[in-house]
Amino acid sequence: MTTVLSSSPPPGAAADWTIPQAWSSYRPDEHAMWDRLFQRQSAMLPQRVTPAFLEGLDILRLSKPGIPDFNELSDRLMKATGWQVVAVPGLVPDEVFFDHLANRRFVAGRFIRTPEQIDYLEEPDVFHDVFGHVPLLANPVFADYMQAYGKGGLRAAGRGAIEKLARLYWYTVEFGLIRDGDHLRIYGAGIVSSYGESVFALDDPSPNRLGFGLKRLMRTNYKIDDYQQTYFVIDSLEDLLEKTEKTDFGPIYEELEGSEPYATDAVLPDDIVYHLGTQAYAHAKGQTQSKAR
Ligand code: HBI
Ligand code: FE
Repeated sequence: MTTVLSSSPPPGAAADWTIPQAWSSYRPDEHAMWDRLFQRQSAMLPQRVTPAFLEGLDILRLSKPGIPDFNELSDRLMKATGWQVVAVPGLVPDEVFFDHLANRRFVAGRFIRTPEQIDYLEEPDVFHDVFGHVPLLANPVFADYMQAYGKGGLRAAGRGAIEKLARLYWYTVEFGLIRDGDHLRIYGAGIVSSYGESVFALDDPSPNRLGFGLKRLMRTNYKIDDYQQTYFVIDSLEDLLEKTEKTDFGPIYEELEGSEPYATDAVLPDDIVYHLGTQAYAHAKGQTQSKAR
């Protein structure tokens, strides 16, 4: 998990860390970068992403050229599910992030990556945040899941359990896969906004693809700087919302307290295995080998 060291907002930001998007001050090359990324992703997504994502693109008119104006986007999103999109300078402290989500506000970076950063950048930019995250917020079930996550985050913060909850976010909202009959599709924003990972996550023999389990995810380490070694598969957005809403996380946090996390490539005896990864990609890069478990 990325932490933000400073706990007070930078100059120019409000107390809740929001800043004006200042849409009219984007340069033509910045709009052109959005269009380039948008075209590259939308060309390959129809066969790969969950239909709810494509519906969101349509409901929110995201195919309109140029970086979206957050006011216009928020109007459409508000009508669909009561969510808004607000601009922030970059990563914000966990509790600020959770508080926005709990109030159905999604925080998005206003800046866009440079051509040198086209395939990798550390802080979430407007393309990752808006193209990756916002379409599913037009889906009522996912919209409720994200709000529940924010509320859960505020509770977890009081119990020192943010790390466990952050793993749930990572393996669902950022890197989740979803079943579609006999096939898998992507829905996680980190995959959807990445050209390479949209292919890798579904088609490459390297990563594990395992069934979703709440406690399992909360106990699993993740990589922040490369493709995942394991993706977790949900049955449906409804199932994800139900399993998280109906479960009291308190006892899970207690049970996991002090337990050793699972490695990024672990496969356990009671995992549902959709695909047992070769881990060839990770091993070629010298990443962790399985520890015996
Ligand atoms: N800030 N802007 C921004 N975007 C995020 O996705 C984000 C954040 N701060 C904290 C955070 N994510 C995560 O660490 C939480 O999910 C735990
Ligand atoms: Fe993200």
